[in-house]
Amino acid sequence: MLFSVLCVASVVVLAASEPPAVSTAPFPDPLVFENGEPVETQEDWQTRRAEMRDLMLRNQYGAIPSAPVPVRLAETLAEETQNNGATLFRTVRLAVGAENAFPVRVEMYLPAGGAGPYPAILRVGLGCPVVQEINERGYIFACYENQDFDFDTLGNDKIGPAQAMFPDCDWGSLAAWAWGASRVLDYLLTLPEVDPQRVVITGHSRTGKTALLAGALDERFALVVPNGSGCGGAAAYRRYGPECETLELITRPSRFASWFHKDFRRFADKEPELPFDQHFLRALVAPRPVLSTDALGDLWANPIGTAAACRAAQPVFEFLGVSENNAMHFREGKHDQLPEDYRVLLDFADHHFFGKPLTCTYGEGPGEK
Ligand code: GTR
Repeated sequence: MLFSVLCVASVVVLAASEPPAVSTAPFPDPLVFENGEPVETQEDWQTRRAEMRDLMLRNQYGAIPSAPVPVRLAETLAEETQNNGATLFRTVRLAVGAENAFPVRVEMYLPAGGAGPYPAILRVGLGCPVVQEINERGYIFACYENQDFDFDTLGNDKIGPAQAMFPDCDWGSLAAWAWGASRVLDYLLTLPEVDPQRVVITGHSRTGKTALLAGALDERFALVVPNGSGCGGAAAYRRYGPECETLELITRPSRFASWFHKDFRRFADKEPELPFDQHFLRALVAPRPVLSTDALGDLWANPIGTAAACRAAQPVFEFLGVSENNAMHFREGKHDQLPEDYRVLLDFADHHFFGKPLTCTYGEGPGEK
């Protein structure tokens, strides 16, 4: 079976192994400890959550440094009003680290004319098609250059600035970018314009994977919205839909092995042996709300697998008494983070932050129920 993948200007044809016979493998139970004991209390859940976090980092993403690192504003590069006065645009350069600090570019689009504090959407990676609308709805949009933390290389991995700062840490790019989201959040939380209780983390595709990881690990993110995140993000390894990216494909040395822990590829074609699946990552967000936004035609990102992982995480949200906080949304169309996806995000955020009514269904997805 062949998959064709459009890659920048050239077409890369990947020879995939036959679809692995994993489609009905049971999901590990997030409410049962590794020693077989059930999770019965809130306290048990906290312990189990730490166990799950450790399993995912140790096997898939690599360790994330726990030592605090100073983050300071090095320079304001630009500040101007945009969008007919709706937006105050500001670009800054942060310095991350004490000695040998490295620079990180952050772009912020603030509602102009008020003082805030405003809820904020932090996006992994630069760019957004609906900044004006976001500002007019009373939200800040901020984004950062994730490659300032680690380079995004296809095949030839290069040690990035964050990894150079922590040479003993065995993390891949996704973990470095997610750690970067937390460092940018450190800075955002120093700004009087930002409402510290209402920061959303989002991203698309590889940066959607990063957003889910960052939101799972850092509880200061109040709402977590991975878009089109697929393999290594919101999609389950045990439920491959047609033409989707698999663990074997994504961890090829010539592809994206460097996004992950260096030994993750040992699970290629052995998905049932994974001591976790991506529903664990989603469950780590609980009790906070998580919303995956995806496209039904984005087969490479495995919409069936994302819906399956969402359902498999649901018992944790039920257990914590927040059944509505585990949400998924699928639109028609292809792989992108469109204005429609941002509107779904904003409506969901308005609901959770300000009690506004939901505008669409957030619980339905493809595949077996
Ligand atoms: C693809 C990769 C996906 C996704 C995508 C992107 O080539 O296979 O996992 O991350 O890139 O980030 O655009």
